[in-house]
Amino acid sequence: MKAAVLYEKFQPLVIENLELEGPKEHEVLVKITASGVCHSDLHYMKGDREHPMPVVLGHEGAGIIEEIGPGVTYAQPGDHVVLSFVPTCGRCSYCVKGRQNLCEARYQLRGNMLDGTTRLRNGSQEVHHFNGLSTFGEYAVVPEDSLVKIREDAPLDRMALIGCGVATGVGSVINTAKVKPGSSVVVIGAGGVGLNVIQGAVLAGAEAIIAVDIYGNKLENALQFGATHMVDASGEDVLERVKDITRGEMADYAFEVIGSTDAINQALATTKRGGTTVVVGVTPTGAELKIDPDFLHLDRILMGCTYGSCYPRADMPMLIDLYMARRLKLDELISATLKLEDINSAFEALDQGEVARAIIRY
Ligand code: COD
Ligand code: ZN
Repeated sequence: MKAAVLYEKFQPLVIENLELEGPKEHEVLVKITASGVCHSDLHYMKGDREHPMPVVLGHEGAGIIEEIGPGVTYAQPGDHVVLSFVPTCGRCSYCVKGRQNLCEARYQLRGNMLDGTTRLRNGSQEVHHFNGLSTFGEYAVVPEDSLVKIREDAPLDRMALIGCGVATGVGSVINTAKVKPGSSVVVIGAGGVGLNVIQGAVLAGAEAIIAVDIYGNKLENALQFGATHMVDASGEDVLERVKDITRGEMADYAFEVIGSTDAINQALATTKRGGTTVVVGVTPTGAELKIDPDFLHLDRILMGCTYGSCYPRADMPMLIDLYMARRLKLDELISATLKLEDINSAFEALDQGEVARAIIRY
């Protein structure tokens, strides 16, 4: 099958014909219909984060089950699925206490399947999986526990976005921060995930939703997704603008959706006394955060967040129902649809701030 391989950081992805071994116990073969191009993949290409290589990246995908391995009971060939980049085993202490996004299985993957081996190879060379998914290929072998079955009338290309950007962004508002109606919300970084933080804030009934970005096109997008104010961080004083908009109080909630320590500090500074700052982005390995402890002393809450604190099998079907009921925007997120061969240009466009979300359609 055709797949995009990352051999080394700072190098473009290479389209290769890889061998994909069939599914083993509790695994399935999925025909990928579409994959989103997310900044998290780009972090590995740019060396911000480390991963065993070579690797087929891609963690935002949807598709149709082609074949099931021994012992699989959750899904059948023909089922439509969104892929979760965290497998949820249902048995570890995190899963049984409702913290499925932190499932132990996630930490067993380490670039392989759950049994510690890979199904991908290029001739004699082993190729690694990414988060148990590797959606930048025509097919993927994934753990049964990474599957989320979805309704069949939902368009499978757009469903890819549910698997990361939507679940992460909307979830950070609804599950992690539990934003209250009438709140003021600052969102720093109005990209593919940030736009979903914005639409999560709309769903939660926020009153003021202040989008902060350095590109005008991103801010225009933010308005379309329900932001009430936009702040251009490349030219405006972010703290002053948030102060004005919130009548001097600063915001009830601020979300950092870039992955930068400066932006985390900016998010803290835009949060009012007693408010909540949520860090959605992951900073480069080795980064250190320096904060003024006074910020925390004044009853502020600083929260981390992974995968929107979601339970994929409960939250993703719910998000899809909202989309089908026109209460959630997905079509507007997609600013480019490309073939796998053009994946490097999709990453360049993401890096240059030109797209909200590009998707690869197979
Ligand atoms: N001030 C304001 N906005 C900025 C600045 C700045 N200094 N610098 C960049 N931005 C804007 C960009 O213009 C862009 O619009 C936005 O920030 C970032 O958006 P994208 O589309 O490039 O990135 P996303 O939305 O695909 O990913 C953002 C994450 C924060 C999720 C990602 O970078 C990350 O840290 N991922 C790891 C965390 C995670 O949850 N991973 C799991 C799968 S995503
Ligand atoms: Zn992602």
